[in-house]
Amino acid sequence: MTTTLKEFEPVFTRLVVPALTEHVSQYKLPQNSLEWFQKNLLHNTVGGKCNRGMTVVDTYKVLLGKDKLTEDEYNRSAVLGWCTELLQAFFLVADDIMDASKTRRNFPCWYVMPDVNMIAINDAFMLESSVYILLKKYFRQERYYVDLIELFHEVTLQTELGQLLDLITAPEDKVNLENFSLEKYQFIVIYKTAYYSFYLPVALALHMASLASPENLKAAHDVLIPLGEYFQIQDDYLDCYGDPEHIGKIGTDIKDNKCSWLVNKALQLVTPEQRQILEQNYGRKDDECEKVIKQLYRDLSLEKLYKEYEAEAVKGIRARIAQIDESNGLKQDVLENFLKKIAGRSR
Ligand code: GPP
Ligand code: MG
Ligand code: MG
Ligand code: MG
Repeated sequence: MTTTLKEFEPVFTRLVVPALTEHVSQYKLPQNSLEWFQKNLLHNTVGGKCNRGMTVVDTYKVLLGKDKLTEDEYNRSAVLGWCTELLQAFFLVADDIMDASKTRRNFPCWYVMPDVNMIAINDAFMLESSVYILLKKYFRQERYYVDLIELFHEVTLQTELGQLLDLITAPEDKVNLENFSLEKYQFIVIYKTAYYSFYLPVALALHMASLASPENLKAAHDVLIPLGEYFQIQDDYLDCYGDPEHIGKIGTDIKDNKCSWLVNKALQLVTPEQRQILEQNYGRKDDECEKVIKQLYRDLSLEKLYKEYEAEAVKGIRARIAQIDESNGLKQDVLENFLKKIAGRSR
């Protein structure tokens, strides 16, 4: 049995918020700053699917080969899961400002909330700092404490590199379709998404289970990075074709001039006339232009192309998982479970 939100979410209230509150309280700042921090934590960290966080717990359990974790094992792996959710909260608060998004998890983005605005930038930094407060409180005594810190630092840098390339490939007011390529696309998505969303949770569980040998980390990496690439292609597809109510956010990729999977595929298929349409309407902050692009995507049957890609991607990842050598303690099930969580997702 995999863990559920019903089990995982209470750990946030029981172990995460009190630890962070206690740590910050030592500085005896005025009460309103503490209350602001708590509101920031609540609005931005809770309310998502928690796939990344719960994967730390599920992976740890499979690696230990147990049917049930002890209370202590559950709590500690769940705290590490919440660290990944806090890192993600840090990224999302900042990403929504950079992408000029309006909604996230069916709520207004944090920077759009009354009185927040650019304080959200500082709030994002505080979400990042929270990761290290929790690591210190709950893991300082472990042999692998430094490994955890180094892992969070490296994955943060990798995500920032991906975000950098995502942003400079999508300049505002300077649409140049020559800038896009599937090669660049792959680099963007692996760095901005795959490392923190896929490699990180599994690598954390490997460290906790004392199975983080270079061989196991590499074997996991070589499946998780393609899995993360597939996940971000789903995200790009849903940005255009998902129901905003259902996915909890309103797509911005066309207006934001993003080097998305869809536009790259369109570029491979367009006639010279259609390319003109793309040139004239992509990346414009205009509802009509966005509609023209969506119609072009329909004319090119991109939805069908995506479904074909998806079926092939799942097959390819399954084949890679089947090749994993289980004799060093890494289990195929760890990766299969993660694949199952996201295959064919609609949100
Ligand atoms: C997802 O891109 C990538 C991130 C959330 C990483 C952000 C990294 C930073 C260093 C801030 P996206 O913009 O497609 O995500 P969404 O569709 O959820 O806005
Ligand atoms: Mg975004
Ligand atoms: Mg973005
Ligand atoms: Mg997106």
